[in-house]
Amino acid sequence: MSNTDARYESAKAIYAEMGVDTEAAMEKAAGIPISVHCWQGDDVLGFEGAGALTGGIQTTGNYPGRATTPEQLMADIEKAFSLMPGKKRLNLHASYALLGDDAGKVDRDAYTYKYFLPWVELSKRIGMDGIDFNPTFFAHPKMNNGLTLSSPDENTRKFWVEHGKRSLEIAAELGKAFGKPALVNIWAPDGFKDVPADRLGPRVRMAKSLDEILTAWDRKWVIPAVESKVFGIGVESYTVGSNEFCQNYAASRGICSLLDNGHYHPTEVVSDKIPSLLAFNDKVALHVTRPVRWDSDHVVTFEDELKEIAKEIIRNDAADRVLIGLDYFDASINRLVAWVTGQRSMQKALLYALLLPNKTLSDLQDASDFTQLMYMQERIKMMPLSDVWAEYLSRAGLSEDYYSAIMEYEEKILKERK
Ligand code: RNT
Ligand code: ZN
Repeated sequence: MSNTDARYESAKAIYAEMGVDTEAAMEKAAGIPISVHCWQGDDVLGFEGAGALTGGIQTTGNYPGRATTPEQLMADIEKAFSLMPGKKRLNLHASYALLGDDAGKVDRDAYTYKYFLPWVELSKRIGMDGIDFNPTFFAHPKMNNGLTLSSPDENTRKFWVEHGKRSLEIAAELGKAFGKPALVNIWAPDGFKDVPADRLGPRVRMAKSLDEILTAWDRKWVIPAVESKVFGIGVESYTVGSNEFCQNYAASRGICSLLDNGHYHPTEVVSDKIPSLLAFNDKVALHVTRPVRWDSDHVVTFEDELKEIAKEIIRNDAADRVLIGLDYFDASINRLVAWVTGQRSMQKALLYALLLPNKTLSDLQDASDFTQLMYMQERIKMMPLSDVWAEYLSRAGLSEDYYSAIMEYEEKILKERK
C-alpha cells in the first residue's frame, strides 16, 4: 500500500467509528457545483476599456501578470480551473462582453448573447457545469453621481433598466446552452458618501427599476437574485440596496436573495442567515468571500466562518438549494494561486461538513445533551480530514501542490506580460 493509500484507509476507519462514510462524503463533495468568478483574474476590470474600478469596490495590489486581454484571461482560467477539484460553473460579469468590431458602437443596454459566445465555447471545452451571469452596474460613464437603478434622472435609470433586461435575456441563452439554469445576480452599488436627505426615494426608485427589469424572464433557464450591501468605499453613509431592502424585495417578488458574507456588520454571520432563509425559500445564493475589517474580498481560506457556512449547506441537506458562488479579488499575490486557494478552501469546507456525524450532533442538541455536544464538537476538530482530502484530490487527478504548477506558468507566461 502506498503512503497515501495507508493514510486514507486509516482515516476511513477512524471516521467509520464515528458513523461517517468517507466514500459517500467524497462522492457528494465532487457533485456540488461552485460558481467560480472570472474577475479574480483581471482585478474586476473587464474588456470594455474601463481604466478603473468604481462602485465602491476596490482591488489592492499590483502583482505582475494581470490578464489584460480576453485571450490572456481565458488562458489563465483554463490553467487555474484545471487545478480546482469538483464541479464548477463560470461566473461572468457583463463587463466581460467580447464586442469585437462592435466595440464603441454598442453599449450595455444593447448587449446580446453573441458577445458571450467565446465564453460558452471555453466553458464547454473545460467541462464547466454552466455559466452564471451578472449585469454590471459599475465602472461605466452612465453611472450618474454613483447612482444607477435608483437615479432620479430618468434617462440614467432607464439605461440601467435596459441593461438589466438584456442580462436576463443573455442568461436565458446561457441556461439553454448548458441545460442548467443560470443565476443572474443583481448588485447595484447605489448610495451616498454622506448623510442623505431622502432615504426612501432612492429605494422606491430602485424597486421600480427592479420591477421593470423583472417584467419578463425565462422561468425555466434563469434564476434572478438581488445582492445587498452595507457600504462601499466612497459610499459610506447609505446604500440603497441594504439588507432589509433586498430581503423584502426578493421575498415579495418571489426571487432569490444573494448573501455575500462581506456585506454585513462584523458580528453578523451569513452561516446564521442561510437557515433563516431556507425556512422560507426554495433557494438561497451565496457570494463566499473573506472580509478583513471591511468588504475587502480577501482570498477565501479554510477558516471558522467558512466551515459554519458549509455546515449549514450540508447538514440541512441543501446542497441543491444553496447556490454557491465565490467573490474575492486579490491583486497583491499571484492571481491564479489566489483563485485556486479560494476554490479549494470552499471544497475543503464542504468535505469537512460532509465528514461530520451531523445526525448524532443534532440528536444531542434535541436531547439537550449540551455537555456531550460540546465534547463531540471539539473532538471532531482533530479528525484526519487532511487524509481524506488528499485522497479526494488524488481521485480528481490532482495533488496538494498547485503552487509549483502555477509558478511554472508564472515563469513561462505571466512574466512575459507587459
Ligand atoms: C460588491 C459585490 C459584488 C461584486 C462583484 C464583482 O461588493 O460583492 O458582488 O463584488 O459583482
Ligand atoms: Zn458579492
